[in-house]
Amino acid sequence: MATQEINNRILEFPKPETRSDDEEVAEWIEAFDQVVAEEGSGRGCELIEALTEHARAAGVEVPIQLNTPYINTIPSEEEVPYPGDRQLERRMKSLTRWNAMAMVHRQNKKDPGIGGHISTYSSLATLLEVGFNHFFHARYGDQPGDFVYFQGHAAPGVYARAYLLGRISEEQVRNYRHELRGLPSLSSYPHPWLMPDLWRFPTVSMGLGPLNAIYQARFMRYLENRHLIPVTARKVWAFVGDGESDEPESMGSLTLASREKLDNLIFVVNCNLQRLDGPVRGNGKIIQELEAAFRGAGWNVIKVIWGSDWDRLLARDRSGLLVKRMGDVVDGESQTYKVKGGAYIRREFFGKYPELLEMVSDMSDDELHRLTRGGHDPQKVYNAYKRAVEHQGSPTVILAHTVKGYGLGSAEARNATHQEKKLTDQALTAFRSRFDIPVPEMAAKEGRLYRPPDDSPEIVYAKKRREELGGFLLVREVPPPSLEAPPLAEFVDSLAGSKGRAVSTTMGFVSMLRQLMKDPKIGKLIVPIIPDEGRTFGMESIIRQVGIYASQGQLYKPHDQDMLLYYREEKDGQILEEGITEAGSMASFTAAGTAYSNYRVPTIPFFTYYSMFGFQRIGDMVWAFADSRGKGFMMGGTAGRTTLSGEGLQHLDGHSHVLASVVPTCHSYDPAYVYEIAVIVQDGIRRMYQEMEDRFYYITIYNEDYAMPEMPPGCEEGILRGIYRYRSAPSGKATVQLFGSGPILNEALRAQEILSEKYGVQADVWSATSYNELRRDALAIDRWNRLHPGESEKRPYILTALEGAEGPIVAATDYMKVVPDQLAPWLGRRLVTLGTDGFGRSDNREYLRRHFEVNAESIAAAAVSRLARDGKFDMQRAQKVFGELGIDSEKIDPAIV
Ligand SMILES: Cc1ncc(C[n+]2csc(CCOP(=O)(O)OP(=O)(O)O)c2C)c(N)n1
Ligand SMILES: [Mg+2]
Repeated sequence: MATQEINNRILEFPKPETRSDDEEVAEWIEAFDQVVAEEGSGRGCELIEALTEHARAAGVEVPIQLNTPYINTIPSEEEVPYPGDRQLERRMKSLTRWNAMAMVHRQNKKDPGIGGHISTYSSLATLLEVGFNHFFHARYGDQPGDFVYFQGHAAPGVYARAYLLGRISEEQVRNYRHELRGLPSLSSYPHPWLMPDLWRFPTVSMGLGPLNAIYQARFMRYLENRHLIPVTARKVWAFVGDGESDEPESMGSLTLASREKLDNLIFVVNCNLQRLDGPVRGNGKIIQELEAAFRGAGWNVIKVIWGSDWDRLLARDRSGLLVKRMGDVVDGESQTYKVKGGAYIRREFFGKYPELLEMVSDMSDDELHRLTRGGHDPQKVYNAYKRAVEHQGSPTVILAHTVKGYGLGSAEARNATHQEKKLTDQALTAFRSRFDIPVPEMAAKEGRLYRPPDDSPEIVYAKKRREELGGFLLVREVPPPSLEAPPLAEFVDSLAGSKGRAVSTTMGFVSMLRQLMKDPKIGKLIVPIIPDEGRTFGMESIIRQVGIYASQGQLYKPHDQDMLLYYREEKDGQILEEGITEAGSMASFTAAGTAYSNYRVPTIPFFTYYSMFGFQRIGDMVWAFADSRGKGFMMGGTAGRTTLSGEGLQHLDGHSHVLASVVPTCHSYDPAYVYEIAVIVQDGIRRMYQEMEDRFYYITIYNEDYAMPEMPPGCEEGILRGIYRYRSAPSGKATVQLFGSGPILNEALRAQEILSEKYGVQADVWSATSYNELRRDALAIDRWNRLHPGESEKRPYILTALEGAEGPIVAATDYMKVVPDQLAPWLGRRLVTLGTDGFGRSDNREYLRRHFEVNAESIAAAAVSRLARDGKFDMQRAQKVFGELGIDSEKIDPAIV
């Protein structure tokens, strides 16, 4: 249909004047027209295609044309009439506009600088109103309804409408951006963390909404194909700013959507031609640019550029000059037209050609100024949405031409419009009259809210529309827990150790995952997500076991089909093999980690990736995941700045644990042994999916092989809380404590032997699984102590755990020193940290650990050095220890080279 439509439009499109006197061209066109007239547009299309192909074969470079003329994709004669009550809908829209503006205006009068946006929603109002009244379903039978990703800073408009319908209270509106006063309030932007029963998707960080929407639509298909949810007509709508389209995240995954034929996905780009500072493409045309990009990526593109009042003019445009003029004008100029008004438009736009001037001679300047843009015309918007919803086989983007600050009078379409927070008295009065708001003038100046009585026709109408679409759209619900975490005993293979066989924690984790996926109750809910690193992590066996999700199945015979571990793709495959995109994988992780609410299916995602390319690359997405109350496990593979050997500076991760620590709901662990991972994962599933805690996990896994011990009895609590004594001093009471994390625990164990055998120093060794958990616990206890000076002091877990353990503490990690340093406030001068600050190098583990001073020798020497400073070890002897252990005391600091 789409191609045919375009072709129809091209046929109707008047021939360019420059060619009319070229006889040869005219003859070709005439012949072509004749074929189309006699044999139909399909034949016309075939002819053009054949000609193009022939020309290319003959070496003629035929330019690829991705743009259509700068007019609406849907010709007016193909439109269906508007099904709603235009007048009542307009009334609702006006009231919404008023309250959205008033909400921001009054709050800024009361609390200068509190912020808010009034111009984005004013450009978006019609686009949302038509959706709310006719398209956005709140449910499909017993299934959840459509998912709508709103432009974040259009939130005041979304709130205002919900207020009119009684979904949110007047008190909440009055406390817009006043969240900390113990009163019902509204958050600045869509934040499920702050308003968990209203918002589903945090969108205000530009680019994350569109990217997450694409993967949401894809994940919906995944759940359908895996029979975890029924097939419905549910859609994902993403409202995107035209400025926002500059973000690589917005445009980076467009081809995934078309490749996966996501006709459940609709983007609406609010093309008000402006971003924050000024025009999006002052010297170009953003709508045309986006059309080419989306069409090139295989999307169905619907342009909604001109309102119905232009149809009459376009019908008069016999020469094609009007369409040509529309196409020639750059966006910066269009913006100026809006600001300068009708006389200017007449002179500068129509005045370019006498024919155009003549065309509008019967219109006043005011009428010219009021000519609408498509995105403000419900008739045009409705038809575009209808086509989008009915379209099959590919995602749709609607490029809607709008005016930023529409209706704000002198603030309309100005470069500074985005930052407008308050209106002048004059502008308020004008706004009030233009939209006919029954608020007395004095009250209007204060920004008084206005809600008509519940039985007023517009409210009755709007509520009825919503009822027919299933109720309020702005609802986020969390069903009661439906799964039970498997008991720890089911992780028996992971707890039993490797019986002396050298394996890595990554291998241990992969076999744990394989086992979990076999669990009859939760196995099918596990969603392994990998950005093209499955082989790096030894996941071939999982690929064979559960298959890679491929919406079309496997259309080819894999060359390794006769091998046991062949590359298996299945329509109901369980693994999301995302290709090389951490951002895309994180978007899948977000869809899967919030499915417990969005689809009422508690999928448990395990996103396993190169730890270096996680938090630092896609940290903002992780932040939004936490805001979304996402659950699941981020598994940072090939972890550690000295454990991943050979790869060098860009790959060696010594700081993801620092970055993970900044996310409030992220619980990060750096385990040394497989049984520790089992304890963390088991408890994680229990807490997230059984106790329904809003949290997620970051666990580093390494590729160093060593024998995995059996779990010692009674260490579960310590593992989860962050530390436990793994091995006591070999003989007698320890005078030094050694903390180790990840594979560096083995270095601490070797240091324990060196200290005992060579220097007669006894040390206990502790596995520090999470400094972050220990710190959070200690901070909470400190705070309690501070707030309750009259009560007896509580002790943080780190101090309770260390009770009776004496002497200095040497904490060694494959991460930066700041990770153990988090405990400095409680351990004071006892704490000596060894970590991997500085850029990584390409070498093997032995050299890397020596370079970063985290090997056993450095740990032992650090202990001796501190004992000497404490007067517990001979100073001269201590200096010699460095030489004996092969450490050059004058070596340059690895943190700065
Ligand atoms: C990642 C990110 N960078 C910057 C901002 C600040 N910001 C908020 S709105 C905005 C302009 C948005 O322009 P556009 O996408 O065209 O939306 P409009 O308001 O014009 O509808 C900017 C830069 C942000 N929210 N997120
Ligand atoms: Mg914009």
